[in-house]
Amino acid sequence: MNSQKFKVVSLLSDHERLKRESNFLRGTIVQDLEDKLTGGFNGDNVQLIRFHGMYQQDDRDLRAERMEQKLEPLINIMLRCRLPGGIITPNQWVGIDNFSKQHTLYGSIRLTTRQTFQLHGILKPKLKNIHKLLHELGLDSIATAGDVNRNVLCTSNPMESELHSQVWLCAKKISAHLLPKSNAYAEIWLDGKKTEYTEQEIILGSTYLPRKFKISLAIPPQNDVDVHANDLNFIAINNENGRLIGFNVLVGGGLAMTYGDTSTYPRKASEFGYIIKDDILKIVEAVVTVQRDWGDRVNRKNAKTKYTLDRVGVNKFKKEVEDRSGVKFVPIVPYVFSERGDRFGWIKGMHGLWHFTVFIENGRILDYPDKLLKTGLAKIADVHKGVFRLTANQNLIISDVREEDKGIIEFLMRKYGVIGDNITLQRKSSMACVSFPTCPLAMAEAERFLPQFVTKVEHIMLKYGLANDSIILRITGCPNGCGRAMLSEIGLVGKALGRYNLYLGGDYTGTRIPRMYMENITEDQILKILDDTIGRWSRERYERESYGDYVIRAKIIKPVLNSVEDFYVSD
Ligand code: SRM
Ligand code: SF4
Repeated sequence: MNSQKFKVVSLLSDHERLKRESNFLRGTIVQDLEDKLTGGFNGDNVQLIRFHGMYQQDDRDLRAERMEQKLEPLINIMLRCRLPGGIITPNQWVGIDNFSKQHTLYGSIRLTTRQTFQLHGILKPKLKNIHKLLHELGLDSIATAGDVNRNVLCTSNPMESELHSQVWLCAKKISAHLLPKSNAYAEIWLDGKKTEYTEQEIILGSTYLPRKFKISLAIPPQNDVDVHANDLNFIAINNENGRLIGFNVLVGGGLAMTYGDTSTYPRKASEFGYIIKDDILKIVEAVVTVQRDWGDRVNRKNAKTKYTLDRVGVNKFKKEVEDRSGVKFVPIVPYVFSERGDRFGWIKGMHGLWHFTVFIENGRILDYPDKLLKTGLAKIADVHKGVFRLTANQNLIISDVREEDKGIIEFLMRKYGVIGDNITLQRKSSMACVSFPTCPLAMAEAERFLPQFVTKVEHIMLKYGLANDSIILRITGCPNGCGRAMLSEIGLVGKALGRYNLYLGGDYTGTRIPRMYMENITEDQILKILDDTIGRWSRERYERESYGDYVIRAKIIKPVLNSVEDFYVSD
């Protein structure tokens, strides 16, 4: 009996041990902060700091050079803020901007695909400073990484602001409800009072979740948050007066896969049914705890909700959620997604307020030789009386601008080159993950490759008279899929330096997973395929038919209907 018990325990992944032994996420982080011999953290702490919103990294461009000089890699920390629904005040922006300028190796702010920002290149001695600053600004980085619920996404659509503010409040509530209750963050980073083993993680459990967990709230017709990339999704349904009445619930989306392991695959979320808005937290808690209890804690590759659903069956999972929440799903209320990206430029919303969406290529906010993007945004923050909204497409909305303040905002945007007039629709529909030099998992370039690659795709579009069209194009540096290529019409997934797998056949609105068209090919090979297929699309497409739908109809690629069954079936 005992030996059997021992066997079961030892099968669990090492992450389970380290969470269990972490004393509610404390580990020995405090001691490591005092360790001046290394710029990094040791042992389990490298994983544990993730639960506090940080990743240990080094600059991969400098690795070889430093090795030659017999130096430790230039270890530094990337911090990811928690920002449910992506809303940040000008005062908060100014604080973050100053810190990034003064205390990070790269001096940039990076907007992410999950509506928040990352600061790359913080050295260990400055870590407490950033956490204290975030705290003073009313922000934190708790649970933006690790086996917990991550930053909660919410459609960043200022047009329907009445509905938006109701849905955004739900996003905020969910984020707060699912935070770890451990006092470790305050204790370690804010010199908070120590607690003696009194904590209880009632929802997350003492070993937290089996794997990361992601939630989105979408307001149709916008699918800007890419619901099918998330474990749990709420699609807002409103009444005829535009008031929020409830949500359709979708469970089990996720995009990552591992090369050579067909037990991993990108998967769309399954529709569970409709609930009234007051039941949202009950459903959140039930889905999270079912995944907590049923998720695979042995094999981390199969630990996400999408695999739990496919292992136990959608109906069984759904029934358990109903039993635990006491809420019965009713049939899905019809909804349509017809939009995906952000609405650039000025838009007038409710209460006479204006919103300007700024295109930020790759989400990287930095001063460039031809435009002082970072300085310009800081100057705008100095005078802006509304808020900023970060979008899930790595862009930024200067939001809630009064009519009389439009002039100064526009003046500053023009002065510092924050507005670009000649940005094509194609560029605005293209996105890449961070990848090199900071991401330790990168196999190919993404963020640094995208701008010039898009220029070449723009030439193809122009050649075929498609300047007013666009294709959802996404690049990710490895199959983890942070740039959400697995929900694009053209997806490049990094295989090795200069080589990508090309995926085609996703749809414009992000409801179909693309399929691999060709493996391990170079930029030239990809451009040849795109020239051919985009040319055919321009000649043969039905009115308003998207590229993704065309390549399916023209039988250039077979659609992925059910990932678990046919994602790896070759065409
Ligand atoms: Fe991601 C790991 C960056 C959104 C799937 N992701 C990483 C790490 C932390 C690498 C690491 O583990 O050391 C990357 C840090 C790079 C760097 O230097 O900044 C990284 N992920 C990002 C960001 C910054 C990409 C971006 O360009 O914006 C996004 C930050 C989101 C945030 O603010 O919370 C980001 N990551 C995503 C998404 C898209 C989404 O959530 O909408 C996905 C695919 C959706 C999904 O989860 O299925 C995604 N990231 C992953 C995975 C694969 C997880 C899995 O299911 O296996 C990893 C690797 C892992 O967790 O083991 C990963
Ligand atoms: Fe890094 Fe891969 Fe994510 Fe890109 S997709 S940021 S390369 S983990």
